[in-house]
Amino acid sequence: MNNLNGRNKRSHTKRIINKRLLGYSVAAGAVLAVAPPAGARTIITDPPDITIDDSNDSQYVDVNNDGIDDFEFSRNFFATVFIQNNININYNQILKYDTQQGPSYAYRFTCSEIVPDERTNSSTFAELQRWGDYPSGYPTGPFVGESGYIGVYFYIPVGSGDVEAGWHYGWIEFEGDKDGKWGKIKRWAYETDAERAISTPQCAPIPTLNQWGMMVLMGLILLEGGRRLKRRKDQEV
Ligand SMILES: [Ca+2]
Ligand SMILES: [Ca+2]
Repeated sequence: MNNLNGRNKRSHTKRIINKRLLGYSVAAGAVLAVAPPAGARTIITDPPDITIDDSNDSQYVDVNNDGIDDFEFSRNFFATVFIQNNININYNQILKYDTQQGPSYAYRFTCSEIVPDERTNSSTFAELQRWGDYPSGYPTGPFVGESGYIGVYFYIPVGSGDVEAGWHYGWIEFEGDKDGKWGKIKRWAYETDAERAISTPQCAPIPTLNQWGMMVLMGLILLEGGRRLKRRKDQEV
């Protein structure tokens, strides 16, 4: 009786180990399977940071670097830092607006977030932050003392190379100061495929298996495979 219990326990433990090994090999497969879809590229432009300050000069962002400015950043006489589309060109929009603070404010995307490929909650003008002296006495807005990403979509009338004509999604990284007075445009990105949602940069690098870890893992999988083969042969005999 004791013997039987012991054997049952051993085979139970073995089942758990088998399950875990299966889990590991699925995880290893998932790591190997990660690859961007063919043809789609995210193009990131990272110039020296562009400061928006109290000079009231507008600064422009050309998201796809085709010589046509797509968005304008400025600080108005109410000391509000805002973004708007380049109204001379087309109907580019800020996507999406902050649903808690209202359509006057841009939503602040953080890392590893998808800028959705849908054009709801969008706006041609959005505030990023307001200086403390106006209107409420303290700095307000989603970018006060925060870094983040403004989701945008814009139109490329004529494609070139692997960049398709049509509506494109992108983001602009912006950092606001703690007083809501000034900010910095840090970098921007867009997808080469039209109508493709874009992700903001990853929050932290993905932990990668080093070569030794990978070899040990492969060894474990092979070892278990060998054991299973042997067991099947034993059963056949
Ligand atoms: Ca452009
Ligand atoms: Ca930069």
